[in-house]
Amino acid sequence: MQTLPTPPSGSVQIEDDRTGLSIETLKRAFLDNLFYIQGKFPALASKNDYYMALAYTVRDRLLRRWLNTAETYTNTQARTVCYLSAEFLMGPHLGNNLINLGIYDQINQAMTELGLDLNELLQQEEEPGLGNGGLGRLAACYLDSLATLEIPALGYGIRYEFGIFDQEIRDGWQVEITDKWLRYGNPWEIARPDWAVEVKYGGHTESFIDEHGNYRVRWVPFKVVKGLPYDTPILGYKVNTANTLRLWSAEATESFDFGAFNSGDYFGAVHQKSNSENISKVLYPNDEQYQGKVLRLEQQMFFVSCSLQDMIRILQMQNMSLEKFPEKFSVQLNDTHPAIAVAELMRLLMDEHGMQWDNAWNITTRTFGYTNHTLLPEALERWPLKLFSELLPRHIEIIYEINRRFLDDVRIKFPDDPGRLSRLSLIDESGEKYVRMANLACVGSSAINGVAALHSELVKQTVLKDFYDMYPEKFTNVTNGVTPRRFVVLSNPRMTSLITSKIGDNWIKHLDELRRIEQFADDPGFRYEFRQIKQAIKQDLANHIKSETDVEVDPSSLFDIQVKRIHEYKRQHLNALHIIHLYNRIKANPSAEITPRTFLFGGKAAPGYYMAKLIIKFINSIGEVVNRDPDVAGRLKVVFLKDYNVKFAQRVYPAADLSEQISTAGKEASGTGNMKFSMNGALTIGTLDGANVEIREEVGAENFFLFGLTTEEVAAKKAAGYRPIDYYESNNDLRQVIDRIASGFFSHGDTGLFRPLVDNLLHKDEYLLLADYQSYIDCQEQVSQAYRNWDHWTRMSILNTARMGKFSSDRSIRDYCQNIWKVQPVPIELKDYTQS
Ligand code: Z57
Repeated sequence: MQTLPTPPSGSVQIEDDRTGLSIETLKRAFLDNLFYIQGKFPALASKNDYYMALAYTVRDRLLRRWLNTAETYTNTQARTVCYLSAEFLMGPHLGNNLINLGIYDQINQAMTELGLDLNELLQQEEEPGLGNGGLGRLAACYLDSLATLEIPALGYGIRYEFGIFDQEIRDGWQVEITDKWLRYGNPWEIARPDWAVEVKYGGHTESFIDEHGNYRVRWVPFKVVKGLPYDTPILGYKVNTANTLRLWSAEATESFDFGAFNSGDYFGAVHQKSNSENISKVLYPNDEQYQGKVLRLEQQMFFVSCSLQDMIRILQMQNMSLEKFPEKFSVQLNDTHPAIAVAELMRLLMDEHGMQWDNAWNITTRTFGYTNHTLLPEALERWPLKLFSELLPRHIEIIYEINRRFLDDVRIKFPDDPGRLSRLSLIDESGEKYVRMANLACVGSSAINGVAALHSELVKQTVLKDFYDMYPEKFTNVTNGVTPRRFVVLSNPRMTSLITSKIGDNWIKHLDELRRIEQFADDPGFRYEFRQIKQAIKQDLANHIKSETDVEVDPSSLFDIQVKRIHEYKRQHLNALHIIHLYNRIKANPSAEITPRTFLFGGKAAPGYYMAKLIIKFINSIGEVVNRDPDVAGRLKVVFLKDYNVKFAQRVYPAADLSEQISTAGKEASGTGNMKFSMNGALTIGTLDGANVEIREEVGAENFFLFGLTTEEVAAKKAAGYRPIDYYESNNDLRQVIDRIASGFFSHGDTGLFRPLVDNLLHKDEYLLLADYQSYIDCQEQVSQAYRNWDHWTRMSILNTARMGKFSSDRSIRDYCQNIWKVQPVPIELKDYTQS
């Protein structure tokens, strides 16, 4: 695709309908798409037909930018970031593309003139939920910022047929429903069958001497699977750059089908076909809980191999030598899920392209960067050696050789230190043998980063300490960020207009400029408007809650919100203990002065995570009692909203007064929801964990509700032999809370239902809820007092929004570009194909 052909003359009208932005053109284009793509006339069209017609109308307006971008990158051989991630939690595309194209208002008017409601059409989109939580959503924010900053970039991942399950709540328990997101078609993607590649699995290797006398290896696989790329355009905000998200879908290879068909094994051939297609069938729904399943390793190998082969194809198409690989591409490993890329690039360079080890290793290590996202031991990927070797017989040989050479280097730097050697080894040989993916990622990368300042320090002191001793120069921090386009402009149009009316709209691309609204924090008029907006959004959410759950919540109560994956370390149950504490206070003294609060929860539990599912049931059970107790008289409401996803997140963040960020210190690598809340003017109650530390630094300690033990104090307490029961015994209030649960009060008298939870807290309490309990309760009391002075609360709220500039993902991406990727912007000039 060096030059695009000149369009035939007479196509001007058609091009105009596909690019034009006037209201009349948009309306005509919309009706045209409804007719020619959906095959419907208005009387028969469903809401979904209208959504699809609008989506195609918008996609048409992206295509010129997308093709111009690809053409420019090709012609300039631009240095490109490749972001390898097993998850991309994109959320709905339509609204975001309207914002980034700058045509939200025009489309809104065009739809209104056609008698349609844009908001309803936006709600119609089935979001691509190809991720679990923070890690997948971070990848999506980074794609937005890369495009906005005009950085050449490709996102590479898997086109799961089923994304994260839909969550229903039945009798207070989570029920998982398959996410058939492709059911009605996906207007945002284009299949690229001509760029399909093959991926090998199993079998054995053979060595031979080639015609130059070099030792070479041939891999004879047991099966071969075809990877088909599907491309989605990722448009930057008010720029012409449209980068690509390239997701791979697995298919059977024809050659294999033919072999089986020819031998008369019809059933076997079809079976083989469906087997291959299983690889991209479903996203593993565990967040921070590693599961050593072969299919998961097959998935990782699948998208990594497809993506690296694709990079080599791009390089060769641009007539660049393989030696130039690390200059053309900077490849980021989003956690260890794609870490097999280190061995796979070695294999491709040596076995498929005839390169020698030293050269291939030099290229490989200059190519990769590795981002660590967690310190939790249960999240660290280790593949049983046997399973790994059977699936990837060539890669295990390469890993052994990397390891042999690496351990020689270690011996030179640290002589006579066998403990260090066994800790650094790519193979865990302490019992059953494992391949350690984090070790492979560290050895094979030139940069290693954590995702918040505290986390990056802890990475160096704990999980990757030995690697830090070995290669201190590789380690850096890049604090996470989130895109203000989706999480402020799109989610919170009212606050966006207010801010823009005061300081213009430059802040949307330069979030530091939000500081300019600080000067209005003491302006009574501005405060009033800021507060009115929050109130209106809370009313909207209250209406939504009423329609979803039939619970009535008071929009003037304090909206206290915790939305995130359910995990014991995130301590949703500490939040629940506080609710019970307030409830007990009211029961003991029905006229007690309690600041009215609405507690909102949302989040999915991994289907196999028993304790997380019990926490969901626990919250719902508390709600059942509290919401209908007349003594409470509407002062407390507890709502668990089902199926928390990106679409719902966009509704929730702007409606929050209080953001719950209450993980045990040292456990949450960064958190990103914390940033989205604060940008939308919520105050945070939080521990000194992850990015909370930096958020507090930015917004000011006086505008942040801090509680709990520090990371060091947590470690010290554990080292001293933590006994949660001591807290229970010495704290009357805490004891009453726990006893209420144990008595069956929230479980219709059943004392068994929550016993696992209670027993765990009293006798194990790995996440120190009881140690932090009193500090949390006291801090919540300060929150309640503060909320009574709405003028001061609103001031704090404005200052939170004003000081969140640092947490734009644009800043994160600039950090990556400067310190790790060494890549520069390549602005895209819009060519008008209609002027021929
Ligand atoms: C995931 O969502 C995160 C880390 C993981 O290792 C896996 Br697996 C999934 C999260 C962290 O828990 C958050 O603290 C962090 O903000 C997010 O990744 C993005 O870095």
